[in-house]
Amino acid sequence: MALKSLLLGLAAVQAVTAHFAVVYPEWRADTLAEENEDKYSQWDYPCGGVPYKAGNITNWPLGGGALQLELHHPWTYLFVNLGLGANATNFNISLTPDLVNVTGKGTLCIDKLAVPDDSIKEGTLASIQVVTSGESGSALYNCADIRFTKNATGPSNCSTSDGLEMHTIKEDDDEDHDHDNSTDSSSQDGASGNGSAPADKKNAAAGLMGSDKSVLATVVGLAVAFSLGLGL
Ligand SMILES: *[C@@H]1O[C@H](CO)[C@@H](O)[C@H](O)[C@H]1NC(C)=O
Ligand SMILES: *[C@@H]1O[C@H](CO)[C@@H](O)[C@H](O)[C@H]1NC(C)=O
Ligand SMILES: *[C@@H]1O[C@H](CO)[C@@H](O)[C@H](O)[C@H]1NC(C)=O
Ligand SMILES: *[C@@H]1O[C@H](CO)[C@@H](O)[C@H](O)[C@H]1NC(C)=O
Ligand SMILES: *[C@@H]1O[C@H](CO)[C@@H](O)[C@H](O)[C@H]1NC(C)=O
Ligand SMILES: *[C@@H]1O[C@H](CO)[C@@H](O)[C@H](O)[C@H]1NC(C)=O
Ligand SMILES: *[C@@H]1O[C@H](CO)[C@@H](O)[C@H](O)[C@H]1NC(C)=O
Ligand SMILES: *[C@@H]1O[C@H](CO)[C@@H](O)[C@H](O)[C@H]1NC(C)=O
Ligand SMILES: [Cu+2]
Repeated sequence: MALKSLLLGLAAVQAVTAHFAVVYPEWRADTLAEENEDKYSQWDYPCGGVPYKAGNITNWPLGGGALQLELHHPWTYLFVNLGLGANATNFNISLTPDLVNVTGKGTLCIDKLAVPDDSIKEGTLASIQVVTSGESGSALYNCADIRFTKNATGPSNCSTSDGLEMHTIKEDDDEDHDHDNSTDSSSQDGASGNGSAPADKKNAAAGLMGSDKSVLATVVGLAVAFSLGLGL
C-alpha cells in the first residue's frame, strides 16, 4: 500500500516534470492530455504507445522541415529520427546526427531539420520520432506522421522561447579541445524566431564548454540504445 502510493506519487511528479509536447508537425495524439493518461505513456518505445495515424498526417517538405517542441526541463537531450513508409516501425534515419543538448524550458523551434536521404519521393509517407532524455538516462517518446511534399507550407508560428538554446556536440569534437572558443556555444543557429529561414545545423554551436569524453560516450551510447529500443 505504502509502496503503491509512493509509486503513484513518483508517477505524478513525472507527469508534471518529465514530459514534452510535439507542436509541429502535429503529434499523433496529445500524450499529455488527462483523458489520454490511461491510454498512452511517453515512456513507451517507439511512439509513446500511440499507433500510426491516430492523428493527422502533416505535409512536410522534401529535404526536411520544421520541428516545434514544448520542453519542460532545465535541459534536455534531444534525438529526432525518421521512419520511412506508412506505419514505420524502424526509425533508422537520424535527423540529429550530432548530439543535441537543449538548455532552457519553453518552445523550441528548429526551422529545418535536414533529411539526409535525397531519394525520398513526392508523396512518401513517414513518421518522425522525437526522443528526449535527461540525466537519468530514461527516455520519452512522441511521434508525428508526415507526408513528404514539395508543397508543404510549414508552421505559421514557430519561434523559440527566450533563454532556450540548442547546443550540438559533434562527434569529432572530442578529438581536440582547441576549438572550444572558436564558436559561440550559445549560438541559436537552427533555432530562430522565423518559420521560414533555413537553418544550417553545421554552423550551430559546435563546442560545449569542457565537453567531457566520458559524458559524451555515455550519451552517444544512450542514443544508440534509444534507437534500438532498449528499455533503460
Ligand atoms: C486533425 O486536424 C483537424 C483539423 O485541423 C483537427 O480538428 C483535429 O483535432 C486533428 N486531429 C487530431 C487527432 O489531432
Ligand atoms: C500498424 O502496424 C501494426 C502492427 O504492425 C498494426 O497492428 C496496425 O493495425 C497498423 N496500423 C495501421 C494504421 O495500419
Ligand atoms: C531502415 O529500415 C528499413 C525497413 O526496415 C530498411 O528497408 C532500410 O534499408 C533501412 N535504412 C537504413 C538507412 O538503414
Ligand atoms: C547539457 O547541458 C546541461 C545544462 O547546461 C549540462 O549540465 C550537461 O552536462 C550538458 N551535457 C553535455 C553532454 O554536455
Ligand atoms: C503543388 O502546388 C502547385 C500549385 O498550387 C500544384 O499545381 C501542384 O499540383 C502541387 N503539387 C502537388 C504534388 O501537390
Ligand atoms: C502562436 O504561438 C503562440 C504560442 O505557441 C500561441 O499562443 C499563439 O496563439 C499562436 N498564434 C497564432 C496566430 O497561431
Ligand atoms: C582560446 O582559448 C585559448 C586557450 O584556452 C586561449 O589561449 C585563446 O586566447 C582563446 N582565444 C580566444 C579568441 O578567446
Ligand atoms: C521572418 O522572415 C520574414 C521574411 O523573410 C522577415 O520579414 C521577418 O522580419 C522575419 N521575422 C523574424 C522574427 O525574424
Ligand atoms: Cu518534462
